[in-house]
Amino acid sequence: MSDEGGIPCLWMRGGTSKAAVFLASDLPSDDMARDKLLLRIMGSPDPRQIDGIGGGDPLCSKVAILSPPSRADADVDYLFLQVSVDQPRVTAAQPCGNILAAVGPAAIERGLVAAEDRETTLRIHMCNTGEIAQATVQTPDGRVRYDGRAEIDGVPASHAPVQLLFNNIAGAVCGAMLPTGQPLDEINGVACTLIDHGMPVVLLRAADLGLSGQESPDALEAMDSIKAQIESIRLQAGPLMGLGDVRDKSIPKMALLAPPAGDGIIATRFFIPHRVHKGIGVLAAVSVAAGCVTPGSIAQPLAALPQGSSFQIEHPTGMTEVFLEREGARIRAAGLLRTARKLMDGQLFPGPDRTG
Ligand code: NQM
Repeated sequence: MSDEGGIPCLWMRGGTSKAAVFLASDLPSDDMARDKLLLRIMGSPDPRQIDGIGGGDPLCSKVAILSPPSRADADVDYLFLQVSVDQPRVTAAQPCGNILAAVGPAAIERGLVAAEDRETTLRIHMCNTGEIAQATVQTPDGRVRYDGRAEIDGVPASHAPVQLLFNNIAGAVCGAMLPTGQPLDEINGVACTLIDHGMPVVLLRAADLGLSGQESPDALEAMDSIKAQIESIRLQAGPLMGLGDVRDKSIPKMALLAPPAGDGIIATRFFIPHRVHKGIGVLAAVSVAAGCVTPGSIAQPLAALPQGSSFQIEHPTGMTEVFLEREGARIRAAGLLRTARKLMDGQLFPGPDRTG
């Protein structure tokens, strides 16, 4: 395949992130060649990604690759790739629930899935973890509708809702919800809960690091010694969670937790893992909610647990609501509301290869 004439791409917002969405058939089939091309497209490595379409932030340096379903119980395959901003690195090790919200609309736009009248529910095979997620997209008159009245914190104005549903995703990446077999571990003398309910996350008490948990992302990113402590814990947590050497991986994510400051159930600040999230990831929020209902975890005593199924997770730009459907101690399903929007449909012209 040649990129001289440009590469067909949808540039989409999914939740509070942005991604370049491609059909697999428009990219090289060899993973290494594909990743090199994606670095050129995003403009990485460069903190500003000035010669590419990336936004100089991991939340705007994401890729979704769609293809016809490889499983009978799915309507479309979705492979997520995180393109590092300032390193020549592309990883498929993590899933992404925010970009998942853009997959349904994009699959319909590209003719991979036929729209139904009113709304369309798609079964999306998340190739990174092998899980199936369900997304419901507004499709009045058989076309994707982007405008609407749903609001999510971190995105100005309102848009059409995209409902996401995850069934039985405990241990999606690590194989078990508590990969060390216990709800509490200690690394570098700091108590932590290593958990995977869709996203591998290390839960830490902000207070144990001398923080309030209300610091802004910019303030946290300026704290070199905190960042070094968190990275040291992360590098040790990776092998304990069965993730191997995580030096070059974007998982596990590191969550600083504190009692809620507002109407939510818990306050969060997320290192993802080297920049601080301006909000919270979708699957990361589900993993935090799961931590809050896990007896013996560091999250539970900090949480103001709700009576019902709605878990409002506080983050730097507001709250994300996670619905948990529980059966005894087991979480059967998790649901979230997102919105998504098509920002651009066109041809991409990658810059020169600078990685050698
Ligand atoms: O946790 C950022 C995001 C994400 C991931 C990150 C996400 C999720 O907000 O499902 O959505 O943690 O890298 O896009």
